[in-house]
Amino acid sequence: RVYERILRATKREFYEQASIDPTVLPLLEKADREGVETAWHRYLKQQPQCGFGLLGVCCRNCNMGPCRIDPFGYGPDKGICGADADTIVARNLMRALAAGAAAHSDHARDIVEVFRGIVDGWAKDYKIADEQKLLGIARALGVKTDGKSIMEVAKEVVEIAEMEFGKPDNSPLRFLNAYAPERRKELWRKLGITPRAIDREVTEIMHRTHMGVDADPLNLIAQGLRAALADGWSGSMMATLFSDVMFGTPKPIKVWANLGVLREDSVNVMVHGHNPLLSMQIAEVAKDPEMVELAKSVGAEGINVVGMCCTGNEVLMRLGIPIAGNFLQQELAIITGALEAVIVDYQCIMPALVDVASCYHTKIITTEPKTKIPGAIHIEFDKANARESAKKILKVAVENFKNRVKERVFIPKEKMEAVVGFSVEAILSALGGSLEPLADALKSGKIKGIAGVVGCTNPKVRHDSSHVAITKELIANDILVVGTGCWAIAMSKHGFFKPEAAEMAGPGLREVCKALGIPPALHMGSCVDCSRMLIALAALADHLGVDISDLPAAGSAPEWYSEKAVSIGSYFVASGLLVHLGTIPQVLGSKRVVELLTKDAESLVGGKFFVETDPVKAARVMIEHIREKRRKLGWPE
Ligand code: CUV
Ligand code: SF4
Repeated sequence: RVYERILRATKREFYEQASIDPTVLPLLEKADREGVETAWHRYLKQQPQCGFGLLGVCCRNCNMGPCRIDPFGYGPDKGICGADADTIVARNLMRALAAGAAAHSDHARDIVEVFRGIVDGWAKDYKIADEQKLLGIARALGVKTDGKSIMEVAKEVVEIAEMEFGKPDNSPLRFLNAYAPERRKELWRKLGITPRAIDREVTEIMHRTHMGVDADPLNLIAQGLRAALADGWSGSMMATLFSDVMFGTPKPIKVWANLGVLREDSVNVMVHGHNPLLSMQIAEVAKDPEMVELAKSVGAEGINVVGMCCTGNEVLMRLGIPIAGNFLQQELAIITGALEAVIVDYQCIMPALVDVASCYHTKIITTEPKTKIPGAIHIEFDKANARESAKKILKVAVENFKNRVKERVFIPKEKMEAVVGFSVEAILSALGGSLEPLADALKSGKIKGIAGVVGCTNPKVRHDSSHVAITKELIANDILVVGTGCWAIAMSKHGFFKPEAAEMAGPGLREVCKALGIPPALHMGSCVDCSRMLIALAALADHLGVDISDLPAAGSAPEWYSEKAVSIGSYFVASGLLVHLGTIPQVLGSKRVVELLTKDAESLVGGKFFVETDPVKAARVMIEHIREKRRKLGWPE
């Protein structure tokens, strides 16, 4: 039906349906006039998408195949090896989860490597910016700090961090052990899903999904949860913790969001990807007098660094660098004709950027050995000479300013003010230093519950619409919403992060927000910063003397697309949360897998998934879930 509607639509109707963000329509029309394609165009060309793939029943795990199962029961019900739909769907989903956990954790590895560089002295352009944070981590890990210099503490901590990836014994991951609540750890131990080493859990999924190893959907999913826990409570968590140590723990800061942050008079440079190691340096060197001088010499007023996706969130929260948009706007930023360069690290970078850029003067610069795109300029970022290396990369952008074609520039005027940067520390300080006020507000029912909303945008959903609708519904029902990633960028753009947004909240939440001067939805950071939510949930559960699964809380990924979101959703489920998915995962070909994820999981780990493409209905399910948790705690509904 959706397909028919799309076919019948005129181009303009299709473009209007693409997004609720006012910057999108004019730029899609500009793309059209200039013969440029975007993800929306390519999404249309992919229709109808492969039914076997959508259901998850296509297997390419060996060269007897590919095999596919007939979902209607007329054709084959087994692959050549005998794997049935349940096995194939579970294996496929676990491989997606493994890729997501690997992505987050490999990002952490790069952060930890540079942290090691600080200890060993080669990472001279990085420093320990937040000593308190480091001391806190050391204490949590049981590292003695008394009488030691900060570098001595750092050395011991980094040794533990490095071992998280591949420690050879069967003991629990050290960061998970340090930060997860006792009851959770006990439960995971009983279920046999305590993660031992990050790389090992990911590798074990690759092993188990090889032909002829694990065929049991439950056993496969259990290993998936284990790898997801390794990601959430160690990989992603280390990425967050050490980024805070090196770049500072985010505090509330006023920023601007949406494509209107691009400037006609300046060199516009977009940092895109996920890791802050390079983007922080780019943002810093853009202020260097030498670079500003260079920009002036080519006729620009200065250098305007803007962010995209999560590396954008990293520099947004820490430096107030404006954010140009979320995932589906990456091509649009180039189509403005005003972008001198896109400097990328990794993850969520569409290879299409190179094709789009070829129609404009924009240069796409890849910087990581593990991320190369044919047609892009590759300048490897040297972390041992970070500042000089960042300058070299930035110079390419500045020198490109003269190639901008003024007549082809269209910068949408829309930009929105937002207050971002709500790390756990910042939330605690807004609460006056303790969890007590939040716990009281929850108990009394002023705040009914907490929802974590995260994740991407996806052309299968009208861009930003589900993010906005679900958040509106939740806050109107006195549920405090916290979140990360492209959800957080959507909220920044649509005005939910202005303190005045408290007006959209229900009476109880509104009162609390006004008293504290905070918005009813809080930007907690990038995707790896979902680990901040784990820490907050653990602290709240401990404070109340309950398990995480008892809390009036729920999670949602309304417009997710990425394999990383599979891992995030899974570690929240394994940590005891109800998690909503707003785009349909490729699992419907197996009734058994669907049951495991949406029913059986709850009796095992206290959390489960539910799938609902209608955001308002989804919010209602989350609200009902929160009500029930309140009932069980004996709190007023
Ligand atoms: Ni990971 S949230 S598209 S950039 S993973 Fe990328 Fe953050 Fe989704 Fe957005
Ligand atoms: Fe086919 Fe089995 Fe090989 Fe998959 S693993 S491609 S189902 S034979």
